Amino acid sequence: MAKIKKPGRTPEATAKAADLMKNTVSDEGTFLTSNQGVKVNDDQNSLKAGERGATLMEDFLFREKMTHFDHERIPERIVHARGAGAHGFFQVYESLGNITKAGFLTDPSRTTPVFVRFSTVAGSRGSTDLARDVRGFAVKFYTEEGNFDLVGNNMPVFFIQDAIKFPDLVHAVKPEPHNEIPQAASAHDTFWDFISLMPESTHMIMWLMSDRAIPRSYRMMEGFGVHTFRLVNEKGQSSFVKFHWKPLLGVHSVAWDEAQKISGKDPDFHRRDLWQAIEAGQFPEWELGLQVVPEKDEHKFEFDLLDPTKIIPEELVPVQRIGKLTLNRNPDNFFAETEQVAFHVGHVVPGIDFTNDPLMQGRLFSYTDTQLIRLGGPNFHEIPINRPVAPVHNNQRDGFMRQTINPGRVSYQPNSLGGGCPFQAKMADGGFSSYSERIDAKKVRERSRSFFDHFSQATLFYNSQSEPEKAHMVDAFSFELGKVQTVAVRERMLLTLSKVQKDLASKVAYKLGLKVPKGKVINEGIPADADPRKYAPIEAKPSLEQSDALSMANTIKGNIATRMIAILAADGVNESNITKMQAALTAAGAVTKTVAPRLGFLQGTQGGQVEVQESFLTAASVMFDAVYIPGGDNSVATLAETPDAVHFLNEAYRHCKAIAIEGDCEQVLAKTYFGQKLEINDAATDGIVTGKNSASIVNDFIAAIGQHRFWEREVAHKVPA
Ligand code: HDE
Repeated sequence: MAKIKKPGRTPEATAKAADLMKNTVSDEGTFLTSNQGVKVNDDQNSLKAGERGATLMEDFLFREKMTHFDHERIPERIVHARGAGAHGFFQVYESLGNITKAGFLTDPSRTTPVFVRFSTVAGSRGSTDLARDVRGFAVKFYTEEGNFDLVGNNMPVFFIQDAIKFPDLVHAVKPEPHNEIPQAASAHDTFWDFISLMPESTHMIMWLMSDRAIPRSYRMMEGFGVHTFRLVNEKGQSSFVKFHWKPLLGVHSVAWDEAQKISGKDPDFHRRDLWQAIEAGQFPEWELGLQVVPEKDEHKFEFDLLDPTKIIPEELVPVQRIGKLTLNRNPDNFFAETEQVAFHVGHVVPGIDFTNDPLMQGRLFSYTDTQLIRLGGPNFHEIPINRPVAPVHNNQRDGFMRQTINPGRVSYQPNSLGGGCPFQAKMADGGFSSYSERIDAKKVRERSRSFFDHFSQATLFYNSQSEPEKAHMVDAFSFELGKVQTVAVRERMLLTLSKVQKDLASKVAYKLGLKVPKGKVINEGIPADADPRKYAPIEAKPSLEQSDALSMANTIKGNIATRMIAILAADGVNESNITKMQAALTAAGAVTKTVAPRLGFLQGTQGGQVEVQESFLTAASVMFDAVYIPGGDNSVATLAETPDAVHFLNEAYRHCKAIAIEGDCEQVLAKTYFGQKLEINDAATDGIVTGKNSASIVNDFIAAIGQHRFWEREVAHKVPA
């Protein structure tokens, strides 16, 4: 049988295909039509029996429009419903051909198109971005060999060890079913009831109660594939791998009080931030990092590589940065792209394969299953955002909403009537072949004892945090458990915390007005006939005292690109102060906005005018990273007499942000809580920049913003705001 020549794919062809994939329709210069292409003459009035009469059923235009509208909504994702997406590309630095045959990881000349969707987990589609929650970090690589989805989170571990518990976890964290309260929050009884009975979740709740759960921006989050995956090279040799995304802007968070306020002032904070940065051409970037473990080292660690509640500490296996992801284009249409994108852990390409991590194994079933109901049938891969750039040829046919028109009568294999097409691909031609892992096992519903050290990495995480981060965790646990009404649940959690770190448990107990109970942690996540000893947690000591990579205090600092800076001003402001500060901040990539008692223009001291972008009604300090008050006696005096301006400053101070005040600032500082306590001379170290020397103010302010936050301030001067 003659084989037909298989076409090759150039990078240009890939880029073109990625573009075609979009199906974008421009309405520019067109007439309004029905879905059947009929031009519409009147889109204002329905067809009636007389001017004041009833609408007629005959009105096909009305009925078509209304029917389509009535069916506009599709089911939201059961988890990760709230999200924001962006297009971009990925490029590997050097070939990784020694460990994988995946084309996008071996050809440094290729740019692989990607679509990324960030999300929260628990809230509904319309919920706030700033909930305390895990963030989804899902990346679809449209590679020349097919789509690869890296469906990760911003935390490297998970709550449970076996996928069969996922529906229970999600039911526990979602709003309680009798009254659907609370929205997008884990601070309620059912969540902590479940967690307190499942000690395997202990490591994950350390991450969830840390500042990682309230990121400053999607652009400032790490991402993790969580499970141990496999890489397979041309020779068929496999290595284990953990995937990491490292943001080039560093990893940063907001304060919890700030997060709660942002949820009211701008619930779209993260979505807007991502959109605006891309629109401004300040493209978010991450490096892809790999921790590679040769197959022979599988059992070298004191934890099990298949256990998704464990990390491989970076001190044991360093993260190699092997390529870069850049997001450079916002979606054209939220629904068509961000809502309809369908990720799946099972979308892999030759060179990447699975392991037996029992959580990953369950996910391999769940994602396609959920898309069938969410996107209404088996043809969701034909939706433009889901289409691979690699050509698709198979014998799958029909189903709801089929788009492809397959000519001919052959839809089976093997066949002779279709010339044998489409052919199976040999491995040498890029055919996917599963890694032939040796298995010699009994069929059991069990868990390996190597999964039962639930506390040592939780302890490692807590001990690796800076003092302010630890204090935030104490507050987070106290907040969440304080919202729990059932005292027995609070007590069980205190017992669990005492196995992580006694100091943490006793500080939380103090805030809850309880004593830390003694005894063994209960594990109710065990089978009915199980020997409880087999399921008992192992209380081990961490092999490392601490890991620098776990604390955000050690992240990259100094870059102020995309940071939002508020310039507070009123009439009588020194406009040359503003011009100079704005120029320096903008040159460093930051974004400034003038905030004043009212919109319009302010009168400057030198006769100029300053445009106002926000008023104290439309803006709040929680929407900014830093605050600057330019000189000008009248402006400063007005701000000192404007309670909203004073509150703005107090709040920025409380949330540990950089503040610069130029000129005769005492007047406005004297009105703030912190100004009354502050030793101005020592203040520069605390992120407060004052004085009359313009050049040094600008430089000191930029350096202070680059520090992100001055968390120590919370201990030194806690102020109301
Ligand atoms: Fe998911 N998860 N998940 N998950 N997950 C979904 O798929 C599921 C898990 C993650 O932006 C769902 O299309 C099971 C870990 C992200 O569209 C669903 C288990 C990690 C997204 C599903 C897990 C994730 C999802 C809901 C336990 C990090 C959003 C809608 C075995 C590695 C993707 C959907 C997007 C979404 C199932 C655990 C990441 C129901 C059964 C661990 C980022 O299929």
